[in-house]
Order: sequence, then structure tokens, then C-alpha cells
Amino acid sequence: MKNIVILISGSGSNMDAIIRCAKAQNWEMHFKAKVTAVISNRPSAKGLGLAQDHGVTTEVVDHTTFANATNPREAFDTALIKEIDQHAPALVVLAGFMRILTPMFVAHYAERLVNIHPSLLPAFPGLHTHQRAIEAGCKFAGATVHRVSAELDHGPILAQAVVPVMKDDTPESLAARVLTQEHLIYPAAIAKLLES
Ligand code: NHR
Ligand code: GAR
Repeated sequence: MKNIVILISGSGSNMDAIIRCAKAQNWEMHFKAKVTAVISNRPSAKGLGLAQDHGVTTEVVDHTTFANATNPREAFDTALIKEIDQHAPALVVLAGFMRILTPMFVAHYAERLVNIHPSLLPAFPGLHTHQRAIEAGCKFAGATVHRVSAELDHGPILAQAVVPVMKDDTPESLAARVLTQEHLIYPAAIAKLLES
């Protein structure tokens, strides 16, 4: 079985879309693949309840509990790796996961780590992408599924979706339009990876 572990920080709508697609397309039969765990760095993440509703195991590795370590990011990533590796994953999927990962973590999952970012990379890596796209006067925005490399939001691109930016868009209205596309391209990009 190809185990899939999904990392979230918040609402988990991309995670929900992936689990729904996995069930609808019967990834277990077609790809011998299964979402075996959803892990959040925030105990309050809404997506944890959604995952449980799907019958998927959930775990929390709270990054705030490592604040006093000599190297908080390495300590958090080491704890996260320990949890993830219990599931011997073929794929680790970042879905609205909001902590930057250390090169150590990225190297540990080389070739097995993917992310969705709410911009048309290489434009607007990092945070506040929708606000930045509106401020720059972009006529189009979108989302990118990419392999994760040590440099933030710079790994090889696997899929993209484009949406128009409307005259009266706010970061919220643009984010909502982009998110509907994320829910289509992320499950499709993962299915394609599992196929090969
Ligand atoms: N890690 C690496 N090494 N490479 C990538 O491409 C990564 C990554 C970790 C997360 C997702 C990402 C995005 O798609 C992602 C890609 C969080 C931040 C951030 O600045 C930036 C990019 C992404 C996720 N996080 C703050 C931090 O200090 C915390 C912000 C918060 O908690 O709200 O880690 O955009
Ligand atoms: C999505 O738009 C995702 O692309 C973005 O956060 C949202 C999470 O929604 N990710 C980032 O901004 C990563 N820095 P979700 O939790 O409902 O999937």
C-alpha cells in the first residue's frame, strides 16, 4: 500500500477534496494508495474534525511547544518526522500547511513531498499572495502544485490553474476563487503521481 500523509494547519478544505477524490476514484484499488493520517501543527485546526469524519487518523504536533528548544524549527521538524514516519508514507502532502520546513525535513522526504501554493509560481512565493497579486495589478492569479525543495515555493511545478482577477476583488474574494480551483488540481496532480 502507498500511504499518503497530509499535513494541515487550518480549515483543511484541500485535504477534504483529496480524501473525497481518493474515495470517489477508489485510489485503494487503482493505485493501492490510501490517506492514512492527517497531521496538524495547530490543535485547533478545523480540518482535524473533517478528517475524523472521513475515518482518517489524526495527530497534532504543536509547533508552539518547541519554542524553548535550542533550535525550535529543527526540534519541531524532528518530532513531525517521527509522527509521519510511523505511517511509512509514499507521499507527504502539504495542504494549507503554514510552517516553513527545514532543509533537513525536505531532504528526508526528497521526491515524496508536494505542496499547493495559492499563486502562479514563480510569482509571489511566501505569504499574503492574494493581496500582493491585487496590489501588483495582476489580471490573472491562480494556484500551483509543486514538489517541495529546500528553497521556499521553488520546487518543480506539477500543475497550475489560472483564474481572472476581477476589478473589485478583495484578497478574500480572490482567495475563494483560487481555492475552488485548488480543490480540482490538487487531487488530480496527486493521482497522476500515484499512477507513475
Ligand atoms: N518548506 C519548504 N522548505 N519549502 C516549501 O516550498 C514549503 C515549505 C513549507 C511550507 C507551504 C507554503 C506556501 O505554499 C510550504 C512550502 C508557510 C510560510 C510561512 O512563512 C510560507 C510558505 C508556506 C507556508 N510560515 C510562517 C513561518 O514562520 C508562519 C506563518 C503562520 O504560522 O501563519 O513558518 O505558501
Ligand atoms: C489554500 O489556499 C492553500 O493554497 C493556502 O492556504 C489555503 C489553505 O486552505 N496555502 C498557503 O497559503 C500555504 N502558505 P485549506 O486549509 O482549506 O486547504
